[in-house]
Amino acid sequence: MFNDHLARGARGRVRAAFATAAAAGLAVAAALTFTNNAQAADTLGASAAESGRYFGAAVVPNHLGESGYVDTLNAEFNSIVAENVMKWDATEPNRGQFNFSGGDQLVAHAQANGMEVRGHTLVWHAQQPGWVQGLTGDDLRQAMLDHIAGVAGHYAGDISSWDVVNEAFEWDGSRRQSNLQQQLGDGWIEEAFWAADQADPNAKLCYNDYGTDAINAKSTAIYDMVADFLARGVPIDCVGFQSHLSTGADLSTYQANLQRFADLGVDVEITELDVGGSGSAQAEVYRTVTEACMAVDRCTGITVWGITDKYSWRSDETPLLFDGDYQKKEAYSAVLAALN
Ligand code: 9MR
Repeated sequence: MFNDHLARGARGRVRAAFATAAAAGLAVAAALTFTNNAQAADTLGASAAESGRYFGAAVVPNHLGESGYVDTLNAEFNSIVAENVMKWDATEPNRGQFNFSGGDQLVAHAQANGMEVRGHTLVWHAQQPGWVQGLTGDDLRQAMLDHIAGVAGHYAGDISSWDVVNEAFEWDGSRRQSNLQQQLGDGWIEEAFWAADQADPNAKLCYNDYGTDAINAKSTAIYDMVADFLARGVPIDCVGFQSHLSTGADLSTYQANLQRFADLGVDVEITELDVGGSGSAQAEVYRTVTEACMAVDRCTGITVWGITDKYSWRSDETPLLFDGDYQKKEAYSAVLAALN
């Protein structure tokens, strides 16, 4: 079992590396330019690709018809994650009836433009369709397993890494008292990972959460879970650090926290980065996070939670790298410099 896990994880990493290389013809050219002319690449994706990393954005299919949106996405990013359309409520609105239209559109766009796709998210206490919320016991367990098989199975081969389970811990390190936890007991998280492994043996399988931006009670509980999974051969390959931040965030242990997970033997990914604020204070937080990822070998990439401030879930905090007119902000320059 443990060997299977290692082989699978290794396959996933090789596959991701190929995808990155194949994806980034431009990046390869940029890297050569870098070597020959001592010039850094001048987009986020190409710059990240120089060190074998991705730089991604959360995307909403409905905005792809807007030229500023799609042009910025295609020019700057080499990875996509669905902000909402691969979640349970979107993909299985009625039991056993799947709707992949939004997710398929994103996968097609990514593949046509040489981008990787992260999967977000198979099991979460939020954005469950109504029919799931009333289920109990083994009925809920079966619904969860069928959902994972349906969605991860549909996208098998297309996804670089899946957020198999999202946000299952509280700040104090205890398990969140969701319907999943209450109905299924502690084992539900590893059951979800086993089901995802079966449905898509090549995707890397991640646990994803917020508030894990430091060595704290929550990140330590997740660390202990990952160590336990690895010791028992439960298939986990990566941990996602959402990193919804603000200026003034204490990032003094941010890199050390990533590193301790990497040292356990999993990849780490910055999965939902955004920083409330503006100007150089905002840029400095972005710089610190990007430099931390670059300093940790197993930090495989960064995803920002949107492209433009105007469509952000926290739009009033202007947390992203491009303003409402798709102009690059100071934070953009800080990230680009840190990647290079
Ligand atoms: O950005 C997403 C927003 O459009 C949705 O309304 C919201 C629904 O809960 O989810 C947001 O994305 C969340 C992500 O899926 C998980 N981590 C926190 C993100 C921000 O709330």
